[in-house]
Amino acid sequence: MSIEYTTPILNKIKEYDKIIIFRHERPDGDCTGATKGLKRILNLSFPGKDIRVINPGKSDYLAFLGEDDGEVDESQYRESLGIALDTATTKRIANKGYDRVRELIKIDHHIPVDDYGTLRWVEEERSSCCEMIVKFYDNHKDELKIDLEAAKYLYTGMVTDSGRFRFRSVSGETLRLAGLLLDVGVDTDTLYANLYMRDFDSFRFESYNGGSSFSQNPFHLSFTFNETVKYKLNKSRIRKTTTIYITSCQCSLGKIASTDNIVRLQLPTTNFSKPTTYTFREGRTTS
Ligand SMILES: [Mn+2]
Repeated sequence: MSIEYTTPILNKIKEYDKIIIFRHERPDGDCTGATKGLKRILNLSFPGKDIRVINPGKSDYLAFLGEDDGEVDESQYRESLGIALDTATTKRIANKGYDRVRELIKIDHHIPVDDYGTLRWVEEERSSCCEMIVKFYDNHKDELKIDLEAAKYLYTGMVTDSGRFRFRSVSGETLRLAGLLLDVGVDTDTLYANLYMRDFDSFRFESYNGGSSFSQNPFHLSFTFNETVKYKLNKSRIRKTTTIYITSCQCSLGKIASTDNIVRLQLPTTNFSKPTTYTFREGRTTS
């Protein structure tokens, strides 16, 4: 089914000596795994090509996957094929150099917003973009090569974007393609150890009891300057600790559910580096 999309993409890749791979801003496991996994597959399969993953920004919890590649000069952008992964709109592409490449391919599993790119492969039903990259490999495995490093990147994205294979987007094919990666030898123990690894400061922050620093309406949790220092609050810490638990809260809880005396709030991705007051809204807990 997807071969009608993946064949032209493979042919386009063959046409180019230089390829730059893009992802979305504020990287997660899927876009990081997909960019690095695709690069690794293409490096193994086409050793003569210059393939780079170039994007600003990083997420600390994905440090175990390694850094992106360094920047290249303008002329390389203009000679390159660009491949943007896991990104519905051009606005969200982290590296704005995407509009300077010679041609751009879009591979994504989000609801299509921008129809960017000269070639597009968008399947909303897919549980992750990494699943699509594994499908790309599987469709053309007579010509493409995979190894443990590529499998590790791609399995990471499949696991994280599917909520550890819990979400409804997980299909039989998702698990068959994940199985393909396990057959390559992915060590799930090490992977999960990395994904669940947290530093001591994030535990300290999570144990923080908001208590009297909550106001009622709108729902506020304020951090003083001392607290921002104590809990080392910054964007990366907040993103890592997306759920905080506050017990024995004295304020009116309004519509916020607290059946088990634990209030669950999803933190907004606001800049926490300045000590000020932040408004919280009710959100689902995240794993
Ligand atoms: Mn994704």
